[in-house]
Amino acid sequence: MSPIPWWKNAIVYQIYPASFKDSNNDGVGDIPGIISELDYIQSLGVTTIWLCPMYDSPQHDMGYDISDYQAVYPPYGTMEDMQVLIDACHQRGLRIILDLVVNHTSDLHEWFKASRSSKTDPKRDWYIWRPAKYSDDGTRQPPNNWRSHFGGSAWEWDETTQEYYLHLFATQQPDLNWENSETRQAIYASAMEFWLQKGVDGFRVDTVNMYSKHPSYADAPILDPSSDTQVAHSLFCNGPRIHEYLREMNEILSKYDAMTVGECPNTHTIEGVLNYVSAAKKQLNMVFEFDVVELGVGTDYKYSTTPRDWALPQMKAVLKRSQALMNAGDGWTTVFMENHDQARSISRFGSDRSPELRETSGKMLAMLQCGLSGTQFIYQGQEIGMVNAPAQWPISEYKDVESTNYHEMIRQKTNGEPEALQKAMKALQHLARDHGRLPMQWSAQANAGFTAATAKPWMRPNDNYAEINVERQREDKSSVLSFWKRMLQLRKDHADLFIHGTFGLLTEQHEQLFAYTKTSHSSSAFVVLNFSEEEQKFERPAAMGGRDWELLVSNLDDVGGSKDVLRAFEGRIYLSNQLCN
Ligand code: TEU
Repeated sequence: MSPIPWWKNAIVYQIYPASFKDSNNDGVGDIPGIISELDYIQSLGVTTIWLCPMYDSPQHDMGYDISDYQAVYPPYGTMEDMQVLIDACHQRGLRIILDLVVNHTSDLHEWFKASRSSKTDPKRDWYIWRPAKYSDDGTRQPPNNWRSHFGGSAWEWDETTQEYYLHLFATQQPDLNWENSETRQAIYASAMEFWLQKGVDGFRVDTVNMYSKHPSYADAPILDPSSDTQVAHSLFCNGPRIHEYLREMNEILSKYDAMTVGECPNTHTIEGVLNYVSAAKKQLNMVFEFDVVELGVGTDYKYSTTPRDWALPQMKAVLKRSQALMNAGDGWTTVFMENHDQARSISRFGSDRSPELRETSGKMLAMLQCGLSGTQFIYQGQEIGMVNAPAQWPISEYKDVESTNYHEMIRQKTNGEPEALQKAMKALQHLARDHGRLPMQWSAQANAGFTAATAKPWMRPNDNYAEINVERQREDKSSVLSFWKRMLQLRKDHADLFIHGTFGLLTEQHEQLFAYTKTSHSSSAFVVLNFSEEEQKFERPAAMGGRDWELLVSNLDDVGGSKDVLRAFEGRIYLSNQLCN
């Protein structure tokens, strides 16, 4: 049997540089700050770091708008700092992967500046330019009705050359034209090989299924008749040439044995996902499926929804599907519930109503995650149970382009109607990307120990930092942090079950209980989690051979061994060295 590739057993810790740790007190996190916390990161038991974009950027979308792949954003540090970080990780046996953002660049990237300079510029075709359409009365219109992810048309008119360019995200993020092979080669050299040669171990690949657009550039079906723009995912996700591009990209990555994990939104079938992650197809090692983190989001606009508009059977169904991927062929999956694009998992799927519920539900979610097969991803702050910003924070505390654009759109659409704005705020309080971007809570010192007390952090720290912080939890054996460490260790100790085992869903339709089994060739685990504040009775499945289950871990200290009742957000994991029925 061939050895297990390192990235399958990896436990990846995601770092958002702006919000992790500020070393020079300018209010923005930085690379030296990350270096200073490598001991902490390693103490969690993680094996790999994923660093969100630290490239030079005008920061319209927090560094996902890159103006130079081969330079570091100065407030984050220098190229030397990056080399120190890469080497320091390797000296400790940690691996480091970077974000690869190549669906688009910043509009300030030299390539785009050249492309927009004239229709005859050699780089004109490196981006996606189209002439205007005109309505019967002669009004100029974009080439189609596609809506950008951040609202409004996905096309921007360029006065100088009198054409539109495509931007699936912010106006300042023009889409690269992957149809052009010269562009692709430039991307591989500048964004990938440059960093692979510096020693990085792989990439988290941004929006990986959007490079190939449907060649018709047809209008999207009309979901919202009151709007000029429409959701157009089916026309720019999983396009006809995407797998060809990824195979080509993989030829370079495989020279360096680099790991890849791609973002794969709007792909809801096992076959669709396997097309990207089947080992035989040599494209990506694994992808992030979005189904869990998109529970309860609006279909037309992400924030056109109400808090907690989802039910537990839905979560079970989508996890069942992504776990089934492991047995459906030669693919591999990922496990995550948070990242920098998501609100905090405790606030969404657990409870932040009281300190007790917060801690118990945070630990329960750690049990859910650590029991699932695939590569594990933890987002900074998740390990100490950070939660969403307080409900009373006004829109002025929200910095993300997606949040501010949405709020502004509702304001304009409704002429500032208070009820509509309140509804929008409620959704943002629950789901905005901002919640994951608040400064890391290191201590009870002013500014959460993220930056100096006298500095002005780029985002306001959560008001609860005196209560929820690393310093307070580090030595406390009953803290969320200690629990995560324990769960990660158990995951490693029982890798055959928890990382590689076969998932079996129980309680499929139960609205409050989530129970599943994991089986390996020689043993089984039974995981049972209460997603509600009420007590829930459960039944253990029969373990084969007449033996009983042995309690491996619980998130509450005083488990009455044989009592098969779970208290609010209680979770238990049982083991049996026999296979279960
Ligand atoms: O996100 C890609 C993506 O698919 C987003 O639409 C995601 O669904 C959205 O953020 C949810 O609200 C990536 C990055 O992770 C994100 O931070 C960037 O803004 C985006 O690409 C553009 O580069």
